[in-house]
Amino acid sequence: MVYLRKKKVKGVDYLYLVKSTWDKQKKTSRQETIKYLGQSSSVTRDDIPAEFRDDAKINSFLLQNTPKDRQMREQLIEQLRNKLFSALTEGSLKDTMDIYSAFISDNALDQFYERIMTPVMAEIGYLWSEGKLSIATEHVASNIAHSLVKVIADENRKSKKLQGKIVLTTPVGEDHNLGCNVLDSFLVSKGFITFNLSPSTPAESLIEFIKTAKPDALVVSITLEDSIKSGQRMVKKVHEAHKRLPIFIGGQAFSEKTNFKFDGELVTYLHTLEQIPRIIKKK
Ligand code: B12
Repeated sequence: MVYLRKKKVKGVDYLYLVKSTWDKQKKTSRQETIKYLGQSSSVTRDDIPAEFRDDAKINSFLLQNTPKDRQMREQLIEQLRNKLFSALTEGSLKDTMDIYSAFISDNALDQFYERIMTPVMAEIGYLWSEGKLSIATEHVASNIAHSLVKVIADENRKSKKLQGKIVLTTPVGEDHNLGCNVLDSFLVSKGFITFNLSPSTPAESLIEFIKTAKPDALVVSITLEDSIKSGQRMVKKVHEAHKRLPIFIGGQAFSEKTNFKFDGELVTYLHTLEQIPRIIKKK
């Protein structure tokens, strides 16, 4: 296994490319410097020997440790997206998990969702709509993405102070629920308890569920513009039955137009994932 090691000398960080090998006799790992790379802030991908350049862990480390070099950060993000695209479309949960793990060791979860996974899913949808990717491949990719998000949610379940209880769903007719699952996993990582009823919950069932679960808020995710009306009807019915329950609506359906009336708060693309727990807590 190779990795980058940082050493501080007189306040300046220097990077070394290091190889770790297992010494069977001594039953311990041995570290050997492959290359001294120079001052951390000026190291670029080109400084890494070609055979290690595509290593996801090294790329992720560089991404985090040379933030001054924006162009390089973008290049590395692009590279991780390409890798995730291949892993998802080839149906490899293992590769998908490896890319996630490498990225997350030095970066935050919301960055993985916003900068890597969501754009890759958008690309998959675009290629499918252009007839350049089969519907079967698109389904495989979407199923692997769902599995990944489930693993992430389970991994991040925190037993820290309870931040609140949230119900999440999509309106009737809206089958897209990866967005809902991403929000679910992110909220769980921030200490919320979630009840994910997605996709496509009839308003009556939702109203009944809310009576027993007594959540602090309802999150509605809408992807198709065609589902907005159904979403408006659902939110109206829930609001009539549970007047004091804060309802947050968002998702891809509002990426172009946002002037829709809801009996709740429309949270648009101007907000990042990181801001959502705070917006919910404010209510
Ligand atoms: C996977 C997928 C599917 C899967 C869904 C599986 C599932 N269980 O989710 C399947 C194959 C079932 C499917 C079906 C269809 N799909 Co589809 N699908 C996609 C695809 C490729 C990815 C969607 C996704 O999961 N993205 C990743 C998630 C994480 O992103 P997200 O939902 O945007 O969520 C993020 C934010 O929006 C935000 N967010 C989400 N919800 C909320 C809520 C709140 C309150 C807040 C604050 C934030 C927030 O948080 C998330 C993280 O940042 C998209 C392509 C694309 N551009 O995304 C097409 C896409 C959405 N589908 C499309 C279409 C046309 C369809 C079908 C109509 C195709 C058909 N003819 O049958 C059907 C409709 C089914 C239905 N009735 O719902 C179009 C929609 C076009 C449009 N503008 O309306 C797209 C854009 C593809 C395309 N380029 O044409 N699809």
